[in-house]
Amino acid sequence: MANKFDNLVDQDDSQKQGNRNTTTPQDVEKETYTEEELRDVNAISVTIPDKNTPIVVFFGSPASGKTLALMRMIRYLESHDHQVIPEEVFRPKTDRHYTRMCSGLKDMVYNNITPGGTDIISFMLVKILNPIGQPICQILEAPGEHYFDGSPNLDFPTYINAIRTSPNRKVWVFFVEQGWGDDQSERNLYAQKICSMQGLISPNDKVVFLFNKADRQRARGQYDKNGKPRKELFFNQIKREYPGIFTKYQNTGLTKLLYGEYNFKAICFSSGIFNKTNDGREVWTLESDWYCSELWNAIK
Ligand SMILES: Nc1nc2c(ncn2[C@@H]2O[C@H](COP(=O)(O)OP(=O)(O)OP(=O)(O)O)[C@@H](O)[C@H]2O)c(=O)[nH]1
Ligand SMILES: [Mg+2]
Repeated sequence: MANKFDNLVDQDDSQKQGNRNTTTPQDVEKETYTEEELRDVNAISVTIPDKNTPIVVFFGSPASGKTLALMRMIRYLESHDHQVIPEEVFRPKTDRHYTRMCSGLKDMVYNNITPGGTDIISFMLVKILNPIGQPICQILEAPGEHYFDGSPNLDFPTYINAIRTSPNRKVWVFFVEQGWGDDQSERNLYAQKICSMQGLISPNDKVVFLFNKADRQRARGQYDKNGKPRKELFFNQIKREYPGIFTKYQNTGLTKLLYGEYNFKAICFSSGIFNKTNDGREVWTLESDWYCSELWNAIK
């Protein structure tokens, strides 16, 4: 199972290995995981040491843009005097794969070549500290297959269950993209998966809908004359394409009068513009900070 962290071997590792060319990614994984863990992500146990800082879960299908959104947010927050640090004890100390992910995070964030899909065992927790060093939130970054693998199977892996049932306050950020997937039937299945998670989470948890890759709708007249996405157009389209995902958060009666029709935040987001090179890499040009400030305000 090759993955993007394999070239991020730390110095100690490369000295121990001597000639790096003789060590394959498979060897590295074997050193890190038991056979059982390699076969089964449910066998990887997690620890959430900080129970007081809210957890933000980026929930999205494969390639929905979770990793790039996290990278973009890290760049934004670090340029606004926040600190972003991986939660090193989230996975066991013996887990060298995770150690490498943590030490390689910033290289990935500040690289203008995109990292590619998140490997199936590469889930991590990062902590955001404000300019005076107080923790604001922890963000879970995980592979989309663990949220939606294209099937109607409604199970979630152990570590997602551990996060869902932890006492931390939580914000669930549901990634949805207009026009995503092969057809409407695929979007229906993903909508079902979102609804099944909504049925499991605590009523105290907060919910944000992130209309991702909004930039792709720029040419379709979904932006206003100031260059900002017209959220109501996105909202109506997403409501049609992902049936039922807003239903649980509909206000009624007095609450509706006081707080409006829905009890969630929705934002349009774009991490950037992506161009493929002839040799198959993907170059990332950052989109405006405006999208990040929208998401950060929604999370806070
Ligand atoms: N146009 C556009 N494309 C995007 C945006 N964000 C991501 N993409 C594209 O979507 C691809 C997948 O993005 P990732 O962030 O790796 O997706 P992911 O949800 O982490 O995927 P998995 O790790 O496989 O679950 C990128 O390589 C880009 O080509 C965006 O804001 N706008
Ligand atoms: Mg990813």
